[in-house]
Amino acid sequence: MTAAGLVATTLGAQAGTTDELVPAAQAAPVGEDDGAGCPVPDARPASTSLLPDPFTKLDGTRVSTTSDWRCRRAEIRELAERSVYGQKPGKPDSVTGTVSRTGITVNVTHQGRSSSFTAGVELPSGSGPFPAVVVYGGLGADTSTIKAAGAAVISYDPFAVGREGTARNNKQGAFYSVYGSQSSTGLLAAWAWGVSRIIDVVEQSGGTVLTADATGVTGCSRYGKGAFVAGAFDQRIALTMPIESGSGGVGAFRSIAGESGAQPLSSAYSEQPWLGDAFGSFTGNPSGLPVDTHEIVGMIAPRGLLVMDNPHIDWLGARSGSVAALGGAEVYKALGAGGNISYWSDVRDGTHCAVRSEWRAPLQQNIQKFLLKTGNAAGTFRIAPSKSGNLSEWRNWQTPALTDDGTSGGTAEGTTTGTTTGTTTGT
Ligand code: MCU
Repeated sequence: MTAAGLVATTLGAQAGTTDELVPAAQAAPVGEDDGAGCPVPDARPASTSLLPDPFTKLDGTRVSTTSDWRCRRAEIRELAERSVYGQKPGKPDSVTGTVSRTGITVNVTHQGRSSSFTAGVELPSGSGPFPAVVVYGGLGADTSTIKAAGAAVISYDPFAVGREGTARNNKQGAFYSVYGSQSSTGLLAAWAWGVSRIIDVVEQSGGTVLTADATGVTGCSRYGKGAFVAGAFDQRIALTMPIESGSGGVGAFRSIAGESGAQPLSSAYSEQPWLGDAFGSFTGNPSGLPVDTHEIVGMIAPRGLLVMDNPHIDWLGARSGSVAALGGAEVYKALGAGGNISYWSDVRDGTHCAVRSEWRAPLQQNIQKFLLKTGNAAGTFRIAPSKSGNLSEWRNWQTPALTDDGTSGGTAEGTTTGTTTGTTTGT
């Protein structure tokens, strides 16, 4: 963690204490990482072929309150950086830029090294200011529904921040210009860092075009992997919507390894430097991973999450996506926010990254609930029967009901209890 990160955290913690009497639904907005001040022991949990228990801390004790969860989440974050994604640094020494009705510029300087990138902006009709959804790569995301629902689209080219097609020891793009081409951080974490810097600029812009307190993120396929990691690693993101993200995305690593036809972990690791260099030692031994993606889902809780998967292409590992969503939903339930997560793979069209009519209503409802704050629809699980994971086969831990002592991490609006519809298994 950077000194700037530490200062931000300390300030954040003080703000939290003075706001103690504010009800959760009106809690002050959190920063990028509200657990940055938590101590994380230099330990690693025992190897397990099942999904690790999200609620057991590295010191062996179990999480029982929402503030315990805040620091447990910090452990998960740290373990995920060390073993899966590589480090995502906090806010650089300087972030400046501009927000206009057509575009965003971002300039960063850290320890004497600078870089810049830009993103496009498309506004919905109306006068604004608008909440925005960062759309990675422009593939498969239903931007017309996003705008029709009343949110702006920030079109983000992640390759400007972390290029594909480079060797692991020669990574390129705005992130690596600052942190070095030999950085062991993978592209997904680098891309997530770029989204966080866009949010920094929006926050500093005075909120005349875009509102800073309501940002979503989405993308399909490799961009779905990216959207998932961005949402997990920045608690300012109110709504995360990965689409068909597959291996290296939402799919639980332990489950992917045994899912027929799913992209093998070694393939996801070597196809592009998406995952961090450290993941290389786990591709043949996922049981040794100190975390799995249900806990990355858990890092997003209690914030809005809509996971979309495609069950028609085995390579996309949708069964493992459902395992991770069901496992991560246990964290949402523990936080009393079971209604804030949705998983939807029951779709007709088999085309990868198709814009799908089935997802229009959930997309609109999630934007209303988490970005516009005009709705309160409960989350939905619609799992395709052909790719339905069974959580009970994957866990030996139970879900605690956490005592709310004021810090659950992230915005806690709309903590409705989810009605689960469709073909859900394994709760
Ligand atoms: C699902 O995301 C990836 C997949 O991991 C790759 O193996 C394949 O080459 O590309 C997919 C994708 O990004 O498609 C656009």
